[in-house]
Amino acid sequence: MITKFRGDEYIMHRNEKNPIITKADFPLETHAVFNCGQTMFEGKTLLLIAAFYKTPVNDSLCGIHVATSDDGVNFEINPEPLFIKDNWHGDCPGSFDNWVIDPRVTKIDDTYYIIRPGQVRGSGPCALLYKTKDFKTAEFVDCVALPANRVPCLFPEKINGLYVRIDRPYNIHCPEEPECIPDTDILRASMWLSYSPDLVFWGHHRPLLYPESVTFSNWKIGPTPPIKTKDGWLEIIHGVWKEDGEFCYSIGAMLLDLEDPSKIIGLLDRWILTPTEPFETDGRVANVVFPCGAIAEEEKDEIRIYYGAADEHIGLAKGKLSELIEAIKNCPAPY
Ligand code: BMA
Repeated sequence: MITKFRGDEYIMHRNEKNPIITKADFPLETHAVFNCGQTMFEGKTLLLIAAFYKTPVNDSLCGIHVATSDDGVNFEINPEPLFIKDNWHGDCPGSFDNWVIDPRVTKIDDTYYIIRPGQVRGSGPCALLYKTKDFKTAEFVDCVALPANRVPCLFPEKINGLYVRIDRPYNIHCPEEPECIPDTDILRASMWLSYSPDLVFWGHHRPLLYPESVTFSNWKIGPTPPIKTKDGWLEIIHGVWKEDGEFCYSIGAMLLDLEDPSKIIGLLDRWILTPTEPFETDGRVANVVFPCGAIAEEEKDEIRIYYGAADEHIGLAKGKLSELIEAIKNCPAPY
């Protein structure tokens, strides 16, 4: 078990009721609970929770369910999934798996856009974009990224006339290791920015951040939907440390320029949350705290992260937004 990052809490503090959601809270017999998309909707905290469960007709199925809460701690989970495997690929040949997890949600104007992975067997996941205004139904917009790319996260508004996204394609070799040839065992995964006039057609792709850019990641790094603050785009990230065949997933943060998000204003050189509690260190996949988003409220000076823990639970960590932003500003970007 990788323990090198353990230490006292830093900026983000766990809720005393953690884990606030577990497998047992699901309305179906569930054997895994993953990371959730998160947003405010009609004054409530809304989570999009992915779970693997058994049904009378399907031995193993995954779906994404809406859960809502008035107090941000006690959630009611809708037993009807908002997403299950669908036939977005039509009649095209190939094998498309059931991999309905890790949703990222961004509100743009009055519409909520959700991106989730669609697994293409043999090639890794591609990214599927949906939209909703009520979280009762979601309309498929398009497949917006080729495999292997499962995590595009949309900025909440256009910048200089274009939609922007931040994502993490896989099998990209790192410039620091030019001899590293991508293969199935080398998931050199970095973060990129892309731009689009309409959310469907994307281009002007540029790399932004590499796994080694932060101390707690040497394997993969990945994004969440950026949050607008007066100091810049707040970007909560995950980083994965790999050692002797084991992994440790931690959470970090950076700040991007409001006008030009390819400029990193600051990048925290350490984690803000790393697995320390038993529900984070033990489980279906051990040593995981993983974010698919965050909810920040400037007027309350608060940031909340609902994070997946060990692929069995959801935990809540809360911090002061101003403290997080000041800490990031004190860590200039490494390049
Ligand atoms: C990542 C995501 C997370 C998961 C983690 C560990 O790639 O799929 O949902 O928590 O792996 O399994």
